[in-house]
Amino acid sequence: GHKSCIIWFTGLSGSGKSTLANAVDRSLHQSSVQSYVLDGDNIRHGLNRDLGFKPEDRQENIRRIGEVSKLFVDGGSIVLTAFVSPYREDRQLAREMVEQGEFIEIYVKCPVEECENRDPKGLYKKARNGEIPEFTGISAPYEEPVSPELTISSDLASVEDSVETIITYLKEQQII
Ligand code: GGZ
Repeated sequence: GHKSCIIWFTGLSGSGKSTLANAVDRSLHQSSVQSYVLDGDNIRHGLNRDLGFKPEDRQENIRRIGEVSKLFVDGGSIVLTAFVSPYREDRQLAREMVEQGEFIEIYVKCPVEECENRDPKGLYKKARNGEIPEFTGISAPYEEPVSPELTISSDLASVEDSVETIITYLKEQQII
């Protein structure tokens, strides 16, 4: 068995949140742990397609993701969320939706210069050109977590090693 919880990845666009969340998800599945990834693909294109990137829209985005995640926790899953979630206050509100110990915040730390070099979707280029207003890290703030459960420096550690770090933490906390 396992305990259900929210593994909340936060970090800049292109920092590797989705990649890591999906890799941890696969690893959990291999151990027969019930888990599910929430990310832009299944949330911003569906439930939250009425929301943009203004601060109040991001706040509502995170609030709904917190509520949906709580439902997954009630259903017995480990839910992995991969959203920029740039505001400390919004992440704190999501944390308070579940019990102590059920919210694991993972800061996927990567210098904005590195994210901009990667630029897999060409969004940083557009942001620099002024085609995307309020782009996190360029023209909108990212508030670093103060005391995340884990920090993964994605410019230094491989995806494999990072998955190992996270799985080890889950075992230490007796979640899996
Ligand atoms: C930041 C933006 C923006 C702006 C579009 N700012 O690399 P991506 O493409 O897939 O990740 C980013 C994603 C951010 O959506 P989130 O729901 O994670 O954001 S938040 O938690 O702040 O609500 C990026 C893309 O959407 N994107 N415009 N202005 N990222």
